[in-house]
Amino acid sequence: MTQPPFFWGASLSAHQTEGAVAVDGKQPSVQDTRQRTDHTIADFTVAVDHYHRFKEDFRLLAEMGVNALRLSFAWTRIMAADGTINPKGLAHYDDVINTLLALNITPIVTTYHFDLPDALQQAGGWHNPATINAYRQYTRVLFEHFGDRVKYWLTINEPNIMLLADTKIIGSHDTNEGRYRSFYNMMIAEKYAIQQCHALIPDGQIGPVPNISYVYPLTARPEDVRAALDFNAIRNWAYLDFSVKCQINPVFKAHLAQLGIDLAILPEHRALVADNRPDFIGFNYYTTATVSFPQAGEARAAGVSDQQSEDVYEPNFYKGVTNPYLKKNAFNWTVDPLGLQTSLEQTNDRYGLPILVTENGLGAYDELTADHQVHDDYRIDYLTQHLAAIDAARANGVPVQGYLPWSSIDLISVHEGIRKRYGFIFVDRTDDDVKTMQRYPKDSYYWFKHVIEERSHQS
Ligand code: BGP
Repeated sequence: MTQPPFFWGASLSAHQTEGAVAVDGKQPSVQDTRQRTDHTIADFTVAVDHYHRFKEDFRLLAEMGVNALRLSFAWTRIMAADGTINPKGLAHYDDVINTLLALNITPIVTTYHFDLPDALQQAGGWHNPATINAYRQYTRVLFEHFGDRVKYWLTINEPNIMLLADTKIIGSHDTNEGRYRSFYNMMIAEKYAIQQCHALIPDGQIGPVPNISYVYPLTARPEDVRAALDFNAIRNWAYLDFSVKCQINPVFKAHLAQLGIDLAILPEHRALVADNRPDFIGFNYYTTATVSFPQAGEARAAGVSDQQSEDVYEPNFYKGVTNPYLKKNAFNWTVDPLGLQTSLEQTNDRYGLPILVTENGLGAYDELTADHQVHDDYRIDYLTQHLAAIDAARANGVPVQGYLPWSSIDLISVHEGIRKRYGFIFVDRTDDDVKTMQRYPKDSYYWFKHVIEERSHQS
């Protein structure tokens, strides 16, 4: 297979941008039915109206200089829960893909980004093996229909975050047993997607897309080091071990055994798991985590919200703590560029596959000035430092093949509405008011344009 160019891109997902939630035959997803108790969104049915404005958005991104865009398809536009295909959904994404290709932007498509069809969730969601079959059917349609034009595919966005933060993302309160049943079913579904992609798109490539946050021990106390090993296995490696090494991570398996859960690859899935490996790893990175070993009776960290890395706790195993050496952003997420280099190098040591950095970015309160500018120097600092970390990892031999920051345009944050902005392009709306929806490039847009211009001839 020929080596692709380095992808200088950006990233987005369907449910956070498109809106048009009941247009052209789209069915409800769990994002449409989810109760948002911690933030209100004026008319989530509109999001940032990307469904209707994608051509304008892509033109701006082309002018920024990207040669790739990571986007997701909404499962609920393409297929109803009973398997009926919606031609209007396919036609919409035909237009999306053809527009990107005409602009010389390579589409990198996530098959499913947090927006499970609600009808499947009502029938048990990922607990129910029927969801594996539904996903298999859906992805087959994608590969058959778009495979002539889309050569880069990502399977399931961040299954690890879906399971660790399930009340926020899929709206269910799960038990450990249920959580790890869902883990298994998602991992099997992913294997079918890899198998079908390779069978139907001979020159296609497909990879998993977990969120990787390397886990540090708070101290050199051996129990703290064990706690970090444990949480690294549960949070990061269990997923990639299944995808790439085709095994259940042994530390993870032992951890589950202590919780009374016996997780094993079923005999009927052994060949599927072993024979279908990804071509690359999609790698989403925002932060690192730090843990200590909780003493008997010690409670979880107080005063943290469930989006912070401190919000992890398993009695007798690990407890999330604040890293005293690192700063936090305005939304209390720990900022750690060196942690990106470490996470990349650890991932490369373990798996040795090409890596695309498919998400990385800074959520911030941006302000539009009276003359329609956004001076987001804090975002430029963040991205500059993280790009330097990628360069350092590459210099140390990690085959990073693309940088696609989150996010291309402002979109609705999964946890915190649009007040938390990530985009290179400002969208004129607030949580309370959909306003004009006009697009305005931020200072970071011009910064990234310059970076791409300077560097695209090098790599
Ligand atoms: C990742 C998701 C994205 C995006 C990002 C930022 O986990 O893949 O969809 O939302 O995190 O998270 P948030 O929106 O909560 O700030």
